[in-house]
Amino acid sequence: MITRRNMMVGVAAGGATLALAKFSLAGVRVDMTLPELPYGYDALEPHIDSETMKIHHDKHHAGYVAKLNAALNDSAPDWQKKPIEEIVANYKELPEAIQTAVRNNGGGHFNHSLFWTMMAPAGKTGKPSDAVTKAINDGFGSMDEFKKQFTAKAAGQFGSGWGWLVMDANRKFSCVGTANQDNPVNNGLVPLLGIDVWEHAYYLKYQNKRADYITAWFNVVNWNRVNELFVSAK
Ligand code: MN3
Repeated sequence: MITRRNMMVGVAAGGATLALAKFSLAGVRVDMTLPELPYGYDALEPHIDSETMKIHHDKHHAGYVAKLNAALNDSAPDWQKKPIEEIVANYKELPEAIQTAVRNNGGGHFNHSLFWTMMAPAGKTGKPSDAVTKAINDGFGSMDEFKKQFTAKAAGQFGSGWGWLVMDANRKFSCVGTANQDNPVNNGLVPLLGIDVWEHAYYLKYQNKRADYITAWFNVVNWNRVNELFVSAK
């Protein structure tokens, strides 16, 4: 079982390829199957409810994996051997007929594989390392200001999408939003922390109150994982 892969992410700007950043998904299974949750469905209660976790993982994430495999099976079966982050970053090289399916479902598989590891039960969330704290202070001024900007991106994402803390090739932090199942790697950025703001991620418990979900979600942020991603992206 391959549990770790590295990749080079290039961002094209002005005709030149700039800002190469190596991104390692330490500890994330990157094959084409549904990864198990690293904790029980109820482990994130009361912030994220058990029923939401079960449907989200067993139905939504499983659906992305199945549809991604179906798309690649037909037109590009050799791509099923590639790590998911490589598929997501390079989907435009695929036959046009399956690009949208791979973008959406490959992105869904990638984002959710990350997402589960970016949350942890009480007592296992850790805290930002000194290096991550410094990068947050350099990027935003303070932890409170980071949370404010992250929340603004996540709450303000129109329709379905994600809010992210990302790092650029100069290791500078910022917050971005992505629509649908797009991921910051498509823009040469390393995702360090991401929140799913599709309604399926919160509607059962929070209904239309996305901001309340985001506030509660900060209680389950796995800072150990953020620290790990920060170190592994070199
Ligand atoms: Mn989701």
